Amino acid sequence: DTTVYINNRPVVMEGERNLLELIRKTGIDLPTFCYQSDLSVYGSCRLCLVEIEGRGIVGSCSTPPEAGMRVHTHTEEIRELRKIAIELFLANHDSNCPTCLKSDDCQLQNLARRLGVDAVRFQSVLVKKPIDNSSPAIIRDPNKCVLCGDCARMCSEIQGIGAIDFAHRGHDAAVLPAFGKKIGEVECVNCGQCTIVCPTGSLCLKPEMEEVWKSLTDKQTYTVAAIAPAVRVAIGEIFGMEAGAVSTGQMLAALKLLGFDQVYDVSFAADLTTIEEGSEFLERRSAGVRLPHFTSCCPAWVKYVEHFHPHLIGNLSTCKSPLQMFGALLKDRLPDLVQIPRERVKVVSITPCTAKKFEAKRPEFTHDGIPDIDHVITTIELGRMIKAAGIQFNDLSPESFDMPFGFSTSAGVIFGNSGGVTEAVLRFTMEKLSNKPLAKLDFVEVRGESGIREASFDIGGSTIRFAIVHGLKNAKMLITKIAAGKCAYDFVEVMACPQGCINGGGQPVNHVYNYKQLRTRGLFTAGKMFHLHKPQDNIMVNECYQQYLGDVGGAKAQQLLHTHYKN
Ligand code: HC0
Ligand code: SF4
Repeated sequence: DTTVYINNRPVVMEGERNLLELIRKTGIDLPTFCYQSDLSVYGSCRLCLVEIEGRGIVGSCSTPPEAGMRVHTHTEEIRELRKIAIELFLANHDSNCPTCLKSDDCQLQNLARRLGVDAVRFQSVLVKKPIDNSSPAIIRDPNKCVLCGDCARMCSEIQGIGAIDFAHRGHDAAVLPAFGKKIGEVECVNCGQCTIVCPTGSLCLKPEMEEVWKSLTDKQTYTVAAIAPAVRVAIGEIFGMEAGAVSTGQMLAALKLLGFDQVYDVSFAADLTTIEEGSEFLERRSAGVRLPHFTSCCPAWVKYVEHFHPHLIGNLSTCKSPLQMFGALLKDRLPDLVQIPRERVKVVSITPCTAKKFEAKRPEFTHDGIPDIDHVITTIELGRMIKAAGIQFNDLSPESFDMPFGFSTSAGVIFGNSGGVTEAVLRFTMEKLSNKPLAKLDFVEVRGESGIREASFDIGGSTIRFAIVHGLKNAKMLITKIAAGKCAYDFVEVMACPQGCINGGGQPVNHVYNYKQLRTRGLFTAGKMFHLHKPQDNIMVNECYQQYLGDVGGAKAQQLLHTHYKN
């Protein structure tokens, strides 16, 4: 028999790992802070309590379902226990809710409302601790922590880092960066994944909206937006659309209404990156040096290599990330094109990524005190700015990117999916090596959800071996296997965030179980709407080489588009 009775209704078990999953299948969303299906079970928040006849009250997340169990999800006692739990959290919580950065998506607020908590019966014992503002990407407010440990498990189980963890016991228990240091002083790579799972305002991305408003309202400043690929399939979620809805046109209309002078597509720079990086890879391959070639476009991955695998720095591509290529190119080229002095041109990048805030501040990308990218805001921040301006996103008529830097091929757009960089590089290198037009555009072999994927392609009598990784713990596993001689590759793509940039730390929090798949599919759909699909066919990128950059990998390209990370 495989039947469990939930609130007296029969439910068939189908391999669910715990009662919470089985109950969710029946359409009941039990409250929880600490249960995340991608992470290990911790069972601390005591909100997902259920009563099992003959056994009493248990945590459903840590109880496996058994045939014949009779389970009740909202008895009077359970409802009261849940309310008490929430009230205890609130008594220990800095409840400055209207001004909290997570106010629009706080699980503590949501649950307090959902569970009918209308008063807190316990006296506050909160002793305020200082806010940790030391990171360029995230803010940590210990006064809002509910000790669910989701951040610590995300950082160690998915990213393999452990930059934050539990410390102390009993009343003093806290989740802290290692050795009592600040978050900006430990090996945090700024990926922001902990801010996605944090149910309250204890971990938030660091906003930069005020600086952008200033630039937009200053008449002397020419402000351009550089929009990363993955923003277009998530910004709509902030305005009630389903995950993965492609809302490029409305986003561009909103940016124009906000006052941006030009709106450009980072996918243009991604096409440029593919040409530079694909050429660099082919050179390394024929010389047999610095292989495997590791991608370098994910700033969290680059920082991870610097901290934990410095011997691999030389294997990273010398290409700057598309965003940083774009910043350097725009700051160099735009003043001539629009006849405005360089110091009055401000580049604002709009990205799904919190680590891009760190990347833009790296000394490699600042010249004479002026950064190539002036400000970095995430999808979440763009959504807030659109709301603050009162712009009715859903009613906007779509607009287009501006030329020439808004022109891209689908190869540049799919960069935002895990495997997208590899697929773009394949479209470029396979055609170059075979010297004839590609027979097929889609390299479905490199797509998929698995955290470590591999694919080989035979070309001109030799085989090129690719690996695609997302999540830094997976990267660590792959590096260990390569070092042990258990596998060998020519080209390895690494993105820190699970499934790539579509799930970056600056994307809106989405509680729909398959939101990552929907965004991935959305980005492929967005690509299909383009006319051109190979980076080498991007006519605007080619014109840029002819009129201005010179040769691929040449002196000007080296100066603007490449860098060297040092240990
Ligand atoms: Fe990504 Fe990128 S694809 S890292 O996720 O390579 O942020 O979207 O902009 O730079 O293009 C982020 C997204 C980018 C860069 C591109 C790459
Ligand atoms: Fe860990 Fe990423 Fe959070 Fe830093 S930003 S603490 S690396 S999960």
